[in-house]
Amino acid sequence: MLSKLKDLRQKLSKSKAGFIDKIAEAVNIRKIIDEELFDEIEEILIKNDTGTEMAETILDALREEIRTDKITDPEVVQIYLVDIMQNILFKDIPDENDFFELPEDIKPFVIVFVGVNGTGKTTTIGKVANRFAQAGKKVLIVAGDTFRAAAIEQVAIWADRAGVQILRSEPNRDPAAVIYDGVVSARARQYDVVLIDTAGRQHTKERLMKELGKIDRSIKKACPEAPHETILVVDSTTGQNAISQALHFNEAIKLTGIALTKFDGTAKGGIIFNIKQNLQIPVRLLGIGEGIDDIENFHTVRFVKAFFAPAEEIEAE
Ligand SMILES: Nc1nc2c(ncn2[C@@H]2O[C@H](COP(=O)(O)OP(=O)(O)OP(=O)(O)O)[C@@H](O)[C@H]2O)c(=O)[nH]1
Ligand SMILES: [Mg+2]
Repeated sequence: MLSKLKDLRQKLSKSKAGFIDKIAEAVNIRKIIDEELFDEIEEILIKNDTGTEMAETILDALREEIRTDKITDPEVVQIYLVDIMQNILFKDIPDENDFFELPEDIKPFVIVFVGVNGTGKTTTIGKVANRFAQAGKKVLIVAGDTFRAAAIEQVAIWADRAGVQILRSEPNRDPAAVIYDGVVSARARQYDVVLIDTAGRQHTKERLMKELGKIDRSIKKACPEAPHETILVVDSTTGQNAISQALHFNEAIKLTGIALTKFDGTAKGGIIFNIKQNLQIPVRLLGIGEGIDDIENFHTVRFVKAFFAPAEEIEAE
């Protein structure tokens, strides 16, 4: 189930305004193509969290193509730039399978959500549970964030909203033990999918990172092939720090994908390019609001279209 392209465009509008529209402005006020224009574009890219390395890659390609094609009209620069950026996003994309389509032969399909504090793990689990429940799947949420009683309550509210089962424990029980119980019980009761919530943890805290290894082992003890997906939930407004979070978490527990949350609230869509350049981990989910339906299966073609396509094209959809 995908929202209409127009709706997605709407949700991305803040990010688009701070990024693509800024470039259009910079280009439109200029009569000639000069170094100042290139510098300004580079600055916009960096401000948008593409990372300096990615901004340089983009600018080098832009200069080269403008020179080769002998372009003199600044307005054409934007067309070239968008083309270069699209190509970067399209580079080496694997076959993007829909996050919400579960393989028939794996049951239960175990998904763990990890990330630093407050990135949107619990909210994302609520939204994902709802999607699976709507598709008729039998879903179990495991409240693996046992540090705070409030965290257990919060995820229980989401389970309720989504109309799915939850395995909750007394606060302060060992999360690895609770999660083990959850997976064992999901196997015994033939659940289709298990969504595991974990406590937020700073990627620089070694002890907490080690705990992820323990969680991973306890899942494997209950189901040797699991977890089938390990999703790092990243707040898209955190900028460059997202990369270091991903690298640290990936060392502690092998990540299979990223959920990029709060994309509706960021004016810095460049983080997508930064991730593409610096990580071999695909973005799988896009959080675009606080509501239960505000989640998208990340699909590059759709994203690029919603982000870059001219208004007429979006209207025509
Ligand atoms: N605008 C917006 N807000 C979001 C999105 N996802 C989560 N939030 C908000 O972010 C805040 C934190 O969300 P949680 O789901 O509690 O985050 P968490 O990672 O579980 O937090 P901890 O368990 O404390 O580490 C809440 O206010 C959510 O409503 C999103 O895609 N868009
Ligand atoms: Mg939480």
